[in-house]
Amino acid sequence: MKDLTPARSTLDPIEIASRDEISALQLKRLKWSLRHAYDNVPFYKNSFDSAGVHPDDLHDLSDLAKFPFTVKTDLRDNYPFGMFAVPQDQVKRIHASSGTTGQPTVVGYTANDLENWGNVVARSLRAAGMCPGDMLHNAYGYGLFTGGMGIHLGADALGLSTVPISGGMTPRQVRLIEDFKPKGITVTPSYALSILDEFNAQGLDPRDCSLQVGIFGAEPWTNAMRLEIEQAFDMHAVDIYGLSEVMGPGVSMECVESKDGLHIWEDHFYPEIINPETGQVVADGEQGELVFTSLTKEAFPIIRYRTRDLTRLLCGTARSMRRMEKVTGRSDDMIILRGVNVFPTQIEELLMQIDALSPHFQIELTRPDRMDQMRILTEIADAGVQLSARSDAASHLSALVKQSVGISVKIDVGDIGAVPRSEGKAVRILDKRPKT
Ligand code: DLL
Repeated sequence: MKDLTPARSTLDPIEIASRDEISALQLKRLKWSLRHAYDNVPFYKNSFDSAGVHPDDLHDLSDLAKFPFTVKTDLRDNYPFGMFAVPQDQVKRIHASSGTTGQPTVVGYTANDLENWGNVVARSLRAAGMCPGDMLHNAYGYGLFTGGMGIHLGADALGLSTVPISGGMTPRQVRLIEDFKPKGITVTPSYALSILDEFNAQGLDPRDCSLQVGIFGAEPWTNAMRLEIEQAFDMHAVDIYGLSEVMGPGVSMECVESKDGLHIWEDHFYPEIINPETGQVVADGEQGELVFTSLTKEAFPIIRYRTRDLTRLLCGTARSMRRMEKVTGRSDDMIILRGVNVFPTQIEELLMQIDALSPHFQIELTRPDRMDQMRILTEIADAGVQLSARSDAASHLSALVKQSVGISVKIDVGDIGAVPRSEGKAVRILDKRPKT
């Protein structure tokens, strides 16, 4: 793999500023953001007033802990535009979450917000090793989802030539990668695996293709998956994180030269980690739930938003801004099976250890005879895997899960294609247990 480290001279000065400079900027912007939310969004006025705090009470960054949290239901309760802080004619773009679990959450951006978003995504793409003039194959979905258009905004700001292919039509994805020869690809890691399968199905060696870096996010993925993809494509694989409520892709980004977690663009997004049970802020280095406060957003300021993503904050390395450890799961995705907590990423990590199995998987939860059961559906890695090797692989995986997670699971190893594919975020868990 080529060294794609960006030249230091190309970075935004704030990326390598001193911690004091970053904190001073954060404090100034945080004061503005709290005031802006309080003055312009009735929800924030009510929630601050009920908690007995006022924007003027913030003297220090740590004072933020006095302010109340915002949660997803607050956004849903204010559907569609109740959380917007500017008149509608200043809202230049609207995105929304898919809303598979209820009311969609709607977010908006002013012209300045779009410019800031473009800049943080440009910074992220540069951190991945993309340079002005490089070609990017953008396979995140375009539409209300922030992935496609958010990346596109940053690609324009950085000066890339972008192929806005969006998700789906996998044979065409391969065709265009072969014909156009992009340097980078932006896509969910699970859909990257489908593209990989398609290369193999067409008899093409993905290691021979032009791609030098894959920028993967929008769903959890493991370092084991990173190795698998890096080897399969002979390219770097880096992690990009974000969420629509806070902006979209580009809230934090892993640097290609270090691959040691994601630097949070702290000049726009202020992170805290809290104990999800007590709501108390925990020290850097401790695991907990990630909470974000926007520092510059005009249309949709967000104060202490509980992301449900579990991670920890670490000091800066390749950049001065703090890192967050790779998100291995959301509290919503944590399966509690007979008293044991399990995240799908733990299964992914174990699955990767078995050569005869493909990395595609889905977890099904059922409750026969009032006992929770987990079934893992996966597939053979290639058509040449014999029946006996299949059952050996299933026993091997079941033993690994028993040993490292501590639960008994049923494993089904199907033919290639047995696990339903998604063209965006993978659906990892099918919960068929009766709702109690
Ligand atoms: O997924 C934004 C995005 C698009 C990020 C493209 C990266 C690339 P939402 O649809 O609002 O926004 O979903 C946000 O997805 O709270 C996490 O649970 C999860 N997520 C996003 N990026 C990562 C990542 C976009 N790199 C939710 N690792 C977040 C793990 C991620 N989970």
